[in-house]
Amino acid sequence: MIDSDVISLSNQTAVASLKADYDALGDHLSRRGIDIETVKAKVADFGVAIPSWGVGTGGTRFARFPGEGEPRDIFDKMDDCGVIHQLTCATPSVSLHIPWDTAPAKDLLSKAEEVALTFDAMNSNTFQDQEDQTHSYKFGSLSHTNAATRRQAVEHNLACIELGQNIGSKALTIWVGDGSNFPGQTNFTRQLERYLNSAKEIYSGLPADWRLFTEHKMYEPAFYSTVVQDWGSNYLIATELGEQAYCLVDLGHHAPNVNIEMIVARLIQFGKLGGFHFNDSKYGDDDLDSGSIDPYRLFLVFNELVDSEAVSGFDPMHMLDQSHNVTDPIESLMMSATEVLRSYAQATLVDRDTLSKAQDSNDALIATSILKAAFRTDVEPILAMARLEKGGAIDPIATYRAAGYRAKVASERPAVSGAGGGIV
Ligand SMILES: [Mn+2]
Repeated sequence: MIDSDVISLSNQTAVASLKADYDALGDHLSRRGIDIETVKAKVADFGVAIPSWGVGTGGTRFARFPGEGEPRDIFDKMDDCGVIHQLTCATPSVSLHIPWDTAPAKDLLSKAEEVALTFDAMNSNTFQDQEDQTHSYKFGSLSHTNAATRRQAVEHNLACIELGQNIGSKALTIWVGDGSNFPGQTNFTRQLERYLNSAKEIYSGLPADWRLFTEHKMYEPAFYSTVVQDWGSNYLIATELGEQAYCLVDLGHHAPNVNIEMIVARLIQFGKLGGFHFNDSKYGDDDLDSGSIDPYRLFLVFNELVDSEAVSGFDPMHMLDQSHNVTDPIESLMMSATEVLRSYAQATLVDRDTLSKAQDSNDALIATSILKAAFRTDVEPILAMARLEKGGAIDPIATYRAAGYRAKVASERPAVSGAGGGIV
């Protein structure tokens, strides 16, 4: 973790400017009928989970270039996640990926207590083969043509639930690589039937206070068809499974230019939006940092979420899901968590009464101007003040660099080989 003196020293140099900026923004928002303290309280309550795999350096199909001081195991990963939360105060939980993060529950719990984190959704992995596994997932897992392979994949998901129950998790996220690479390779209907039957077996093992999330993705690793291709298939699956099943929306898992915010609205309207995997995309499932390419789209997604905050029982889970190839993963994740909170804060500024009137009177120009007015507002002083008051850093990146954390862990964690490549 970062020495609290480093955080205090870093904050000391920035606090006077922050207070001046915060007061000026407070005056500005007050003229728009918005109470800055209310917005700050909402921001302070908002959290986004860090995926354990996000703190390692990612890669592409071509290569992986490891960074210095990469985490060796789940305990190193949780140390890194703890630093991200310590400085941003925005990432209170970590999402485990099994079997990558398999460890005794008591050890996971004691580490979580040490670094002040809780456990978010459990993620199963039936998209690659493990050393000790009997049946290969080369041709699919939950939808495989071989019943014994499907059984093995179901059992793995049930084991994820069991470990999750022992560490306080309340959700299982299933993403499969199942699909096909050639027209005619699979029968679409029979493949989805097999998937549904397997998913029903997992669903029947779900504790009463748990949720099951299924995540759609239009391509990769299967390049002709995927069994959970789009939000429509995902909605059908969640509906077939039952009321504890919800759809997870990963922002990168759609065709270019798809209106993701409308998909979000549809899933909310019919009670099936379970949560998000945040990242950004230029061309496909690029796994770029949240808000780095199209911050307005992220804002528009949050506009739908804030618009539905009053819907009873609506409680989506939020997680970052990115791959960091050229940056320090800790820095990217801190920046991305901040971008997610920024979009949320901006979305709370939308004048919803006036927007509603503009929509009802078909005043397209005023309606879109209202969204732009919220998006244009620089809410950084609100985010920074919320961090400061929770004991975090006014400037998380500068504080992290001043602390020398990466160099310190690099001396303790041996360098890993870049050979092998591929996304991790
Ligand atoms: Mn994802």
